[in-house]
Amino acid sequence: MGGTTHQYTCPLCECMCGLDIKVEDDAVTLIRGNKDDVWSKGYLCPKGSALGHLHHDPDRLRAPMVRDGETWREVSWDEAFRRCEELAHPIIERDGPTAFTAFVGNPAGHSWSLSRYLSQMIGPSGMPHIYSAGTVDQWPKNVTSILLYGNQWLIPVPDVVRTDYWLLMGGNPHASGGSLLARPDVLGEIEKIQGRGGKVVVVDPRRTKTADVADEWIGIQPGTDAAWLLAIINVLFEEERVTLGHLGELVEDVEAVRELCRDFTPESVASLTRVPAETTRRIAREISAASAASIYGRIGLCNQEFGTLASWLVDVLAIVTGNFDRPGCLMFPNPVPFPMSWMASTKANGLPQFGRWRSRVRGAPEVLGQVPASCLAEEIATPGPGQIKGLVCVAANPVISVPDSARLDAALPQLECFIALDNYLNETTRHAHVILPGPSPLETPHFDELLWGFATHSAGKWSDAVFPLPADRLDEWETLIRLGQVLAGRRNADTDVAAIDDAWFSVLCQAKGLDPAAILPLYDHGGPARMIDWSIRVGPFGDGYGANAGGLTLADFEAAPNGIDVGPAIPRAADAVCTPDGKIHLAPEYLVADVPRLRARLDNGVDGLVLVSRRHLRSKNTWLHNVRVLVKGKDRCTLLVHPEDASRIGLTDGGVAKISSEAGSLVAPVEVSDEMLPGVVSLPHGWGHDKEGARLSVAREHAGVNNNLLAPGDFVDAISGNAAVNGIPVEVVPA
Ligand SMILES: Nc1nc2c(c(=O)[nH]1)N[C@H]1C(S)=C(S)[C@@H](COP(=O)(O)OP(=O)(O)OC[C@H]3O[C@@H](n4cnc5c(=O)[nH]c(N)nc54)[C@H](O)[C@@H]3O)O[C@H]1N2
Ligand SMILES: Nc1nc2c(c(=O)[nH]1)N[C@H]1C(S)=C(S)[C@@H](COP(=O)(O)OP(=O)(O)OC[C@H]3O[C@@H](n4cnc5c(=O)[nH]c(N)nc54)[C@H](O)[C@@H]3O)O[C@H]1N2
Ligand code: SF4
Ligand SMILES: [Mo]
Repeated sequence: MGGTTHQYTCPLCECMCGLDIKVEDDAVTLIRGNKDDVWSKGYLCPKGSALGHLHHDPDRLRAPMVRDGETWREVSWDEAFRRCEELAHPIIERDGPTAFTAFVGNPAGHSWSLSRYLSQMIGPSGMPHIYSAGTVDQWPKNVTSILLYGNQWLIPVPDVVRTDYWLLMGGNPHASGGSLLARPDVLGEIEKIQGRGGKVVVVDPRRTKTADVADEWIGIQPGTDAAWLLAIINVLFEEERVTLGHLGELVEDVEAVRELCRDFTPESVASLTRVPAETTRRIAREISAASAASIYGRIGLCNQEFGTLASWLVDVLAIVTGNFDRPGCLMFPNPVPFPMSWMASTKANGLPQFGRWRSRVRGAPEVLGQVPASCLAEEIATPGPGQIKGLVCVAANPVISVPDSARLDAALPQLECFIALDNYLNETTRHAHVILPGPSPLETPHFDELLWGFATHSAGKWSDAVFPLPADRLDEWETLIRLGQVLAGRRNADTDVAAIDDAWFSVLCQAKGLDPAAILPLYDHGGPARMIDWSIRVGPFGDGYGANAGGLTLADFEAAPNGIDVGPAIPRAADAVCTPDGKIHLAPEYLVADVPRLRARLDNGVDGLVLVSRRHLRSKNTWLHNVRVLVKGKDRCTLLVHPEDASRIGLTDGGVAKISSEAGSLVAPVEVSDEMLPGVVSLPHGWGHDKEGARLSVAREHAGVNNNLLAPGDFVDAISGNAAVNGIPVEVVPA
């Protein structure tokens, strides 16, 4: 048979797998891992092989949609933007730009078009603040990184390809593929670590599939990782195992850390964390004895009550054992495309101030410019000056993904103007007035930006679109530019997209000390491809527009459809750290001041059941449940309960439980499993597709329940504002 095969990089997770996509008669007929891909070498998962189903999904929106009451109609782009003007302009005239906000979701991080051009919507609109999935994700990491290293996105990554000891806390790469850790086939890496005589220890309240392949599972009480990490560090000081190694010149305030952990002996945290003191001591000794250890904490350490303390102490533990900035340890990636988000530094801008303003209704302090995502509902629903009347939702489904989600669901219909950039009419966008769809995952060229900043290697891959974007469609960077002008009070018809794109590109050139007048004429096109070329050329391996002859440009990647891998991470902390004095201060006052809150938790203990979240390999947050091959089979949206808890409560496998928290209650099928630590139950996140008015025909058949109905909006890690969707006190009874 004929047909063509396209090399394309999967945009769904941080593995960035290279795919061979076979197309016959405009239809995807087969997707396989590309064995020649320099990065993923043939690896892929079931989500990647389902990209064709996403592209062909009849429910996927292919034209802008406008809602009249209960009915939706497809409209032209001109009409869609006219409707946006009609809705937005009266609000801007009456209330000004402060009545607008945006919510930005996870897929923006996988799309250059969205991430690089978001500012061209937000900036012109004048909206003072935005919300994002970041405060239900990595905000604690951002706070740690800006305080320790000078930039919130300068996040050290475990060098799993060279480590011989991996302490993996609160992450389940078997399902997630790895997060703030870009590496294909992480489970394969675990086997390689074991093959070279190393050891992998998983710390998680659930014995996950990752824990099953690891050498040891330590079941920990949710939310107590910070106390456990302090106890490990306590042992290191007590046994005189603290060493900065080659970091001696770079690191300050080791003595402050000694003081901080003095009271946190392994014995004193054992009952709270449920980790026996001898285990804690042994792990401390093992880390200290390893020739290269990687200490890693992910979503389970962030989305919890002490998320920032836990995230910070992961880095502290790595640093005080010398397991930082050398092969096999935590390392700063050195991405081929220069990440724009790395331009800011506390060296240039001074140390961050937190709480510069507070949210209007709850009084939540801002942290790094955002307040908890759960505040959005009350900011829409509560009348008074500053009330939110207009919302732009960019690649997000907060009616499912944000704590206290019933409130947001109830508040969204009050908006006077709700514009969504999304490819589906889902639980959130069904409340929109206008939906502006993006290309399918195969209709746009792809080059990751953000994710190479979390990768074990310096590499890059360019993919041409598999299918051309139909001529009557807009790519999302153009949609963002146009919407920015509409929200600035202008008319879409007057928008000169190319001029705005040139101006934005010129700003970037100047920020890197380049003369736009010399650079602009080098291009016969604008848009993301020009931005990508710029990022590669000004990056560490780029040609510097001539300054570094022989360096990389986008053309090199276009000529190498299997990608270019420049090599593994190199020690570079001395250059990368961009704090005011160029040093890593281990004990920032902002973090130290939160330790008494942890101490109080230790004294009060825990009783009763708590709920944690989980992920599955064949889901992606809230949105792959409309693909039949990914949802078929056994129901995945179940409550995992340990047998002891089940028999005490009177639950049976396959039975049904009612789960209640301070925020709400729901009913879910029970799966009795000794994977769980007794006292901890688990529900996956991202489900609950039974809402009237959504157009998700397959997802509706496998609706599941939304675990964020149980997440109290004000249950947050106090110093980052990040949601604590793990460790929620719940009551469970047979239903
Ligand atoms: N209880 C609980 N809640 C959680 C979590 C948890 O572990 N437990 N995890 C949190 C985390 S880590 C995250 S990141 C958030 C995710 O929260 P969200 O970002 O709100 O959820 P997603 O499902 O990733 O959102 C995807 C939306 O983007 C749309 N989309 C997909 N691709 C594109 C595209 O190319 N362009 C556009 N315009 N739209 C696109 C989809 O149709 C969908 O509506 O959820 C958080 N919520
Ligand atoms: N297939 C798939 N892949 C994904 C996603 C997806 O939805 N599906 N989402 C993507 C996104 S947006 C993200 S942010 C990443 C997240 O990637 P991961 O961080 O790997 O996320 P999870 O698979 O949810 O694993 C989190 C683990 O933390 C554990 N945990 C919960 N509470 C605690 C605690 O208090 N302490 C400790 N030590 N552990 C705890 C949970 O039991 C769970 O096993 O995955 C990304 N990749
Ligand atoms: S692991 Fe799966 S979802 Fe992630 S990039 Fe690879 S194929 Fe895509
Ligand atoms: Mo996330």
